[in-house]
Amino acid sequence: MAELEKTLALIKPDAVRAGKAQEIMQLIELNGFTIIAKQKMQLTKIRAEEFYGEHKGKEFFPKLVNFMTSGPIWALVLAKPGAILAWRALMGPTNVFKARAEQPKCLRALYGTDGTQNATHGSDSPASASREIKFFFSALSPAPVTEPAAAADYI
Ligand code: DGI
Repeated sequence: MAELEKTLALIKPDAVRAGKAQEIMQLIELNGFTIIAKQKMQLTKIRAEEFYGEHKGKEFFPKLVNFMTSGPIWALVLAKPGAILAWRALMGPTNVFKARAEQPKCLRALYGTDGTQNATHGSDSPASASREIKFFFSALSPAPVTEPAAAADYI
């Protein structure tokens, strides 16, 4: 049995705008994932550029940032044995047209819009899952233990 893993999933603005977020979360759970954290939010341009920093300079980067800031998203932490690969498989190919042609029941085929707007995101490795979970849910990292300041510190 694969190791229990966590991965970061996003429901992107096209799917949220289309009113499909709850349906996608139900499908996630039906496929055996536990949603251990979830948060609806609006990305700023700076945050979107940082999240997709590895694509900076590519021709599609401005379009991608524009899209990701065009409306609210849901950020989710999913847990399941082998969650990283399992979630990538459920999403299907990055390109929605390829997804529709090759895997018509995958999430990107069902809910994606076009070459840029593909409904969902998933971490692609344990290292990116760790980075991306921290990026959206820094509160899930253990808080530093601090001693209460002694009264004398204030005198
Ligand atoms: O991890 P993925 O989301 O499957 O793919 P990725 O990390 O290579 O790319 C991040 C996002 O950038 C992807 O979900 C959609 C967009 N993207 C990637 N390649 C292209 C692209 N958008 C356009 N328009 N053209 C591309 O070639």
